[in-house]
Amino acid sequence: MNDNLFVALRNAFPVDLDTTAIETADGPGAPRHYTWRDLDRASAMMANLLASLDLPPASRVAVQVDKSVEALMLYLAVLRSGHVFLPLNTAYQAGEVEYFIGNAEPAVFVCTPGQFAKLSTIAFKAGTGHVFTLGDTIDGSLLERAAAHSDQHTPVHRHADDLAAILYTSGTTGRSKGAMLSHGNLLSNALTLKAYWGWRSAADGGDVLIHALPIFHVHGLFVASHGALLNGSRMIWFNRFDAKATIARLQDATVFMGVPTLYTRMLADASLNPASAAGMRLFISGSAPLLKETHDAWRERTGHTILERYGMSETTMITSNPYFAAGGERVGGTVGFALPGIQVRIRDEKGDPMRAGEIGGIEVKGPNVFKGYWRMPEKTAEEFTTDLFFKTGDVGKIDETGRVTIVGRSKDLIISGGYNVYPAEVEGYLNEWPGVAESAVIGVPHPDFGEAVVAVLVAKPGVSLEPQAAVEALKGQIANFKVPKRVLVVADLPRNAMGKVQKNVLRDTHRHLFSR
Ligand code: MCA
Ligand code: AMP
Repeated sequence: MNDNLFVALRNAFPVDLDTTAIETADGPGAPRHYTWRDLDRASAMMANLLASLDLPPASRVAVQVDKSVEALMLYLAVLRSGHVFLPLNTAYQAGEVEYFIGNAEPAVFVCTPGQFAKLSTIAFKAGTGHVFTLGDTIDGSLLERAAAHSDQHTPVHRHADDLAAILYTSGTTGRSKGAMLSHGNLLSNALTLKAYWGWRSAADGGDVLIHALPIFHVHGLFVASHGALLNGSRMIWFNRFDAKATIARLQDATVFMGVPTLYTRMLADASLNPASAAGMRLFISGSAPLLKETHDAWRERTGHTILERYGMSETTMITSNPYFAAGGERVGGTVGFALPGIQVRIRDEKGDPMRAGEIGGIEVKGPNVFKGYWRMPEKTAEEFTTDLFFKTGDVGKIDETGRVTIVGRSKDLIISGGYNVYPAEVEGYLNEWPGVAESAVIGVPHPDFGEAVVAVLVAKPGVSLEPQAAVEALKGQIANFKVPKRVLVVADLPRNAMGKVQKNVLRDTHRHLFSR
């Protein structure tokens, strides 16, 4: 049996391949209609192009391109060719991309035409044999080269344990780690969510998904795309999220998935009302905590109760509020129950079990849990318990009914608009800035991004620091979403008796910085 994830997705395509699979809502020539046959043929041509390169099996294909349907086709092509997809956030700067390429050693790199000159030099220097381009106007060498290949392709044989993708997730100390996800990890999670969220078959009226998230992370690439593909459901495809435009299309759809910022932005738009969302079946939120106030405001404005779920790059989805009434209520401020087949437990710092309602570290085990960090066996071992539960770094509790609530994180992590920012990384850059004696990077509440990155700097004696200059310098070095939205200069950082910076004190002092 071929466990290649692509086979399962392809088997779910509707019988009539000439119906619309994806309808673009923005971008060149929108609305463009891509049929299921288009997805099949184009991904076959790209897979044949990859096959023509004679790559070693399971080569990494690193991709940093703007969102487009063609980029999704490339993902499908990498799956069916048996290679390993490695998506990169388009916000990453050249220095960051250099690290990922050096670490993952991809055989193929695909970037935007505009970045080719800069990034191909980096890739070739690191030993990457092939660099293609893919633009957001259906242009670039990838499509040109693929056009010369056959549109027939047999998916390469893969076992469930073989790697399908590597997703880089930053470490609390040191550089990013590549989470290795297998075909089996991804398929098991997609099948579980298909049943748990009640995806409707065509006979049952079918579902239509509004896809408005980036496709370089678990949420947009796996949870959303796999959900629709594995159900043979049409997608309304936004390359960029726009609140008003999304609200205008709710009437044509049944399912929407977003990070909390997408919901707060839609709530801020007057066109959102019960009529605009009347035909919708399900709104799902995740990737960052959804405030109770957003949950309640959404119900008041639209009559729909958002279903919040919880996951990680290393595990894909772990818990979810119920979809079916028989599973109980969707409770705001909680992330629901362990998904079927997945074990979730709470442990204290010594690894001892906690009772219902007690707060501790969240640990998880199941077919969804990744195979380890790319070329970091020690790091991988550190993150697993002796009985092979993965330590998420999230802090929470489970009540007597099994409902999970996340109350914080033991990892020093900021989630801004659904993107993860590791303070240690930003502090590393700030500490290099001339005149900085030390820095502390914290997340504080922000009305749009949920949390915003704030830097607190201490100047070297006799130096007068110019906060804005530090921001400008960072902008060329690290992805924009990591750049502090505010830089504060203080005389001293608060410390505990051990001399450790008390970030909780800083967070508390500055919690109203962005109050409405
Ligand atoms: C953009 N900016 C940001 C962010 N996004 N700053 C902080 N945090 C962000 N998330 C910067 C821009 O570079 C710009 O900076 C300024 O903020 C304003 O940009 P704006 O035009 O408002 O931003 P946008 O282009 O509208 O993007 C906002 C967004 C986007 C749509 C919320 O961030 C987004 O798509 N987020 C979703 C991320 C996601 O999919 N996460 C899933 C991770 P300047 O003005 O300086 O140029 S998967 C995951 O976490 C797990 C596993 C899970 O459970 O799902
Ligand atoms: P990532 O590294 O992008 O995989 O982000 C995973 C992290 O996002 C988790 O460890 C959580 O801290 C956070 N996260 C995801 N979903 C939720 C949620 N619904 N509520 C709170 N935090 C979440």
